[in-house]
Amino acid sequence: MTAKKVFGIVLAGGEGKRLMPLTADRAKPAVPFAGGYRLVDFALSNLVNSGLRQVVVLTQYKSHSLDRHVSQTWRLSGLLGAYVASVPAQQRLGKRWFSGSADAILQSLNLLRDERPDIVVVVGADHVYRMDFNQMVEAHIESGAGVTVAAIRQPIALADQFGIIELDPKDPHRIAAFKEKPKNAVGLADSPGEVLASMGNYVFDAEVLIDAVQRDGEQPDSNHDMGGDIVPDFVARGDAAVYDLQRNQVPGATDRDRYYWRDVGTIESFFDAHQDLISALPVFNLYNRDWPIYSQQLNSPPAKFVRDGENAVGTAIDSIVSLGCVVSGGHLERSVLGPWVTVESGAKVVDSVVFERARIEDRATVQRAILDKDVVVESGATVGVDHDADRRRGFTVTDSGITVVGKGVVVTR
Ligand code: ADQ
Repeated sequence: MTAKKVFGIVLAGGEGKRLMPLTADRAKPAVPFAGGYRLVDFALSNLVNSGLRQVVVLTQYKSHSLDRHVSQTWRLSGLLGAYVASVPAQQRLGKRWFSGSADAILQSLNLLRDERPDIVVVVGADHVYRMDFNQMVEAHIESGAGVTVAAIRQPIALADQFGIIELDPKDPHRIAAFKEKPKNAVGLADSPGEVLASMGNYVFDAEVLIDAVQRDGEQPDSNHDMGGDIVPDFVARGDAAVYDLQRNQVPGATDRDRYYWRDVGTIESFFDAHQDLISALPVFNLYNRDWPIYSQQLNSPPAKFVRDGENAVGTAIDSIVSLGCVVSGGHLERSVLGPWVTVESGAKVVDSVVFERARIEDRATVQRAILDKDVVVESGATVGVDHDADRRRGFTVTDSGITVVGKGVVVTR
């Protein structure tokens, strides 16, 4: 660990419109993932496992469930001044909300002034990955640049969702050009089907960050966005370095998941990221005890699989089943259940993600679907079997045919 004092900022104020209806009632970082986790747990676990002990989560949009999760789950010992604190928008600079991620930092500079860190690690809150930020901080100090941007190769088809980095051929650690979500990206010289994408994670010298967001705050034509405004400004001045996730060595990571990173900003990517978890040799391994992903500790009984009164056997294959679930004569395949879900006699749940406390009643079928918290699929009803019927009932059906049922909906036959 570097001798420098490192402070963590998690940007968690975005709306997450593309995850609707899962974000109708909660901020994107609070969306449940992999059963009992919330998306923000990945960023926070990475920061805490990297040795950071002072971390703030900047929230604003529908932040109640996120604030509650952070305050109940992320209780570091108060000794040595350790904390993970959720900080809602406070309108300290006037009667306005955060207008962008850089403005969120500008409005929170009091936190930096209180702690006086040397280095600030700024990360997004809605990605699934493992990363040792300590290694990135070391690389940042070595590079001497004002900002270091974490990067990973992504398919060129996704270029318009990310900040795209072009490297300086004379110095492959320097960023020569940065385009936020370009329409016509050019592929990498050694791999034309890929681009180098910003992961939305940055390391700054604290003074440099303070200066940058203050200057940005004075620009009337800026969107006050880290990726759209702050990073390009550093690049234009030749003061931005890149840190490729490929250089990062996380303890216990397998070859399969060492270079894993998923932006789970859309229903499709959220669904796919769940599929990455469930096989016997998962693409992303939750069972790495050397780099744990922490979450709330539920005071709940273990999951249970039983025969029901009609002697139907409760089974699950290639699935993750959380605490408190009861699979009584139902069958699960390639699915992920959050806590306290029940699957009754003859019911089938296939290729699906089911949030907390949903109830799949007898003979119901759920297929290629995401069910939000407290959904009830009544006896014999189906979800994901007839997409026209799903749309008529007001459910979201994506282009690739994933049906999403919002919180608390009762699905009838
Ligand atoms: P996006 O994720 O599209 O791209 P943005 O919507 O700004 O950028 O979200 C980044 C993070 O900031 C998220 O965690 C979000 O919750 C948070 N955020 C957004 N608006 C905020 C606000 N007003 N207040 C507080 N927090 C806010 C970014 C980068 C790209 C990069 C991708 C990687 O801009 O360059 O490639 O992340 O996914």
